[in-house]
Amino acid sequence: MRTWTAPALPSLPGPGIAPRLYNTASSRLEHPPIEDERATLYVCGITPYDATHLGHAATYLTFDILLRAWRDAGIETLYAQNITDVDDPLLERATQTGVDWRELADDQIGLYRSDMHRLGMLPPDRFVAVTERIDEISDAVHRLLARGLAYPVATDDAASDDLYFDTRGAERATQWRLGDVAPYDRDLMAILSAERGGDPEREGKRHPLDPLLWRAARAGEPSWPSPLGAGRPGWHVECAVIATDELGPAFTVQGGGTDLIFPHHEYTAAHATALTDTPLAHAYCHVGLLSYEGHKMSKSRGNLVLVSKLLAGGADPSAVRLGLLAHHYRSEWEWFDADLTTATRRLEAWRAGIARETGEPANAVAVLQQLRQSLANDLDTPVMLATLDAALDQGVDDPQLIADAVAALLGVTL
Ligand code: 5CA
Ligand code: ZN
Repeated sequence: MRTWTAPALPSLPGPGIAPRLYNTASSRLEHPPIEDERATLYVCGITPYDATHLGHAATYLTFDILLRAWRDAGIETLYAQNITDVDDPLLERATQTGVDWRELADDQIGLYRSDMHRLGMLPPDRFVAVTERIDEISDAVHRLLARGLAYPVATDDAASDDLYFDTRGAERATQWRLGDVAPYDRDLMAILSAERGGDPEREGKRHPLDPLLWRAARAGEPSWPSPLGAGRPGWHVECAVIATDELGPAFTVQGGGTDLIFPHHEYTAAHATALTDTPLAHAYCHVGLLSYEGHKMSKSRGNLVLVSKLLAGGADPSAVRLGLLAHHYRSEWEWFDADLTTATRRLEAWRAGIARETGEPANAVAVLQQLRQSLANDLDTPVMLATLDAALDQGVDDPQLIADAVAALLGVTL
């Protein structure tokens, strides 16, 4: 898929620092291993309807900041992102609104692309829609069947069977264990599976948490021919195949919002391990969910603040970034409309401060060092913002260096 034009990334003097990150799978702060100065990142992309809300933007901004930190540390990056352009909620929305599902997806991908570009996000190097990889995914499910890790479940409304992943079989045959990624107990897993696209109650499964790998064609639903029987892929296997095809196994970081920890990232890891005999990623990083009007901002509830609306209303993209970066990526927080006003004031104060001539300006090289240290500490952007508030209030001895640092590390234009 076409992406968008990359923002300018000024290079900064002196060495940046590779960040340590909180790994959900180990519940610890870690330095993900980086070999040959190359880091690989997969971030779960949008399901293209109701794009792009501020929760999406918060997640993609977090990984944009991670890429900036790596690049500043002299690390080469390879970044892949998928688009879930065929999925139940997307199809339901298309049916409700009487729009062809492909048209809905195309429009929303276009909107996402323009929102990401306007927000100054680094584009993925590989931007892959699920519908571009149906054969590869079908082939992967075939290999899971051949390995005895997939099994059929009979359907009464399709010509062939649905195929499911065998959780217990995978635990016996591979190094993956249920709970490797998600630090949750089984009861919580069952609840989350039911809430997030799984079907723990479906009859005929070997284990309630076994996820769908291949959904046999139903009347009125899109499907593709396959040796598995006509159908379409399950959600987790899509990301397992796209991630490992684009980045190779055992890439550096798998990212997304905390709503993806279970079942999505757990089972993406399970499938990838079963397909490659190697764990999916070294670290699993998750962004706390953004709320609005008292609830998680979500398409299903409809409590959305759309990036395109904010920008159409005159919001400065740098202010939108600052509004999001004022909270640590792992915190769960609520967006209030006043947050944009606060962020816009901060941006104005910084723009005024950078030009201020004072008797005792802050030392820009020291400010850059502080920014890098906070960034390396699990992407601590609120501390970076506080450092810049103080420095720009005081005035700085090298305005160009600070403008470059703010552009390169935070994507904010002064
Ligand atoms: N297509 C799947 C991933 S393969 C998906 O979850 N799509 S999505 O459109 O629902 O979400 C896109 C990304 O935004 C995901 O990483 C998701 O975890 C994140 N996200 C969704 N809602 C929020 C929110 N309220 N706050 C923060 N991140 C969110
Ligand atoms: Zn995904």
